[in-house]
Amino acid sequence: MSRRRFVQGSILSGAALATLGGRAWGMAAANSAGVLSGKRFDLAIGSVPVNMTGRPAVATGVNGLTPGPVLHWRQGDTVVLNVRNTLAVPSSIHWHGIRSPANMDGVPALSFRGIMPGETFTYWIPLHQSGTYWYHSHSAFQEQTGLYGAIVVEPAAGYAQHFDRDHVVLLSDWSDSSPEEIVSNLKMQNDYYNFHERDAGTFLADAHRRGLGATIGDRLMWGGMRMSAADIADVTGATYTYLFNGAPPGANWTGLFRPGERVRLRFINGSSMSFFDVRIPGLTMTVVAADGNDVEPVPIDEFRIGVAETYDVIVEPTAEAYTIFAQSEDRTGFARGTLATRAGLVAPIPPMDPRPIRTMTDMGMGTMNMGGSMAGMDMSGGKPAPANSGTTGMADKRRMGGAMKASPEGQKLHVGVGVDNVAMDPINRLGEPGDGLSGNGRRVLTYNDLRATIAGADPRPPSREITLHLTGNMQRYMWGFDGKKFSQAEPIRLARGERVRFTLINDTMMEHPIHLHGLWSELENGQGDYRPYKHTVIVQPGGKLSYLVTADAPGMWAYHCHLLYHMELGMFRTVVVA
Ligand SMILES: [Cu+2]
Repeated sequence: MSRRRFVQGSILSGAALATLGGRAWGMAAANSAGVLSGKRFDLAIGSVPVNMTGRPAVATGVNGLTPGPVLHWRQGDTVVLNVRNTLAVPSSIHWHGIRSPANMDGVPALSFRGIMPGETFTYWIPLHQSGTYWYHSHSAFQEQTGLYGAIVVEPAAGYAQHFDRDHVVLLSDWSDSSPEEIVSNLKMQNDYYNFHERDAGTFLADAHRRGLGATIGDRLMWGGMRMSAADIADVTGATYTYLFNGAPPGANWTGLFRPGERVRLRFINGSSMSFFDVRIPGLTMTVVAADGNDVEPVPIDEFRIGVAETYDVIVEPTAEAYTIFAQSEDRTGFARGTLATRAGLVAPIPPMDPRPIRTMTDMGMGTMNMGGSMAGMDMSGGKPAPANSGTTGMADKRRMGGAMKASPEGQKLHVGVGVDNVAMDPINRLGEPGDGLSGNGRRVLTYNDLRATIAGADPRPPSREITLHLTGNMQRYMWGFDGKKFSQAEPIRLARGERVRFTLINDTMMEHPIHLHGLWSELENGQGDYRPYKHTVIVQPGGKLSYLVTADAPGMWAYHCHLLYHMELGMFRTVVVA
């Protein structure tokens, strides 16, 4: 403990940063202060002047910082947080992944009424858990404008894995445009931020490579499904600057180490809308915790981190400098920092990988064996398609709007305003690292690799199963569960103490990180009783998964997709435990 230093924020001074790369990265105090520890905290939510892109802008932060200060807590303590709202609009702070009394969870209208302008709300939280978590506003779009920060809870019994040094890596996405403007653009045109749609140029290239007939068939089918194979992220690097502890790539946040040290890196995805694929060229990362909970160590080269997830890894650097490279899933940009033996060193930045292309599996036709991105379709030469090539079936399914012979639960859903696709053959994708990561020559973490270090606390089998479809209408930019927006849906009711299995089926073409407040989600990933405890679970496109929940905390809890705009546009439910 004595040898370990807790380091956060930029090692470089603001003055040094300002000259890097010839651009003015006047990030104000954005990253220099940084860590608050103890049991009592005075936090002030307010506006923060920033400059992430070369243009001055106003963020929302805590104590004059965005990200807000790292809150360093100890398991077993009860922390008291006086949170003052200096904004002109209501605000809130939710302690993501922290199991608190329901009225301390910080979700306006569910937990409390929110923190009104000029008001101070006092949270008190008894800490029964340890690990890496984060906090963020749960009011309107304040999270997108910078109101978030890291939480580290020291374990009372010490760490399972030895390490010498500790760095928080909080990844996020920043736009100079207001969130309201982003939503209005998406409502007007769902691919507003996608400049990579396949066009005449790629059509000719595909036609040359695969034949004209196959290419026409492919295009007709995607058009008929009202989907796009290039739709990876709704909001992209076209407007986002990706941040690493609040620093844009040019500012190069740097964390120090001495050769031979074991360094714990606490990765937090505090983005509003962005998934990141993280690697450190030249270093093996050993994953030791997921969403705050210890897992059996897994050595890997790369992992995908969904919005709101956290992973702790341990690395053993020996060279002078390494790039910590976090490319957005859609490859429109990256966050980047450096691990170095002294400030000012840099390591090469790798090129971004090719952008993923969605496939039949992502459309919910998992086992229909269409061979990657529908390359199996052969409509050339007027030959009748082989009986099981899929071509005929596809056409039928397209005509039927995707609603035919879906999974039993899916048959209840109707394609319409809130649902533009139903997964006909959703599959377990927990063994897949995620679109764009398979077969890249690196060891990439999958959910199946996560094995808790202790068996689950509740050995009872579930007494009931709740199946939910993750649905959307991409064209209208509407999102929901079971085709319903939050405003149209009844709460999910759990009896106190009940053991329930949630099964999620993703009918959309995007990953959704689904977050259940207040209760653990024990992912059923084939590890027997050693299910990893998570607070946020990525459901891959066309994927189906389940987790067990013990309803051991009474109250009203939020249950939602953690893509901010999906949540705000309907992918939200209330879970009532009573
Ligand atoms: Cu979502």
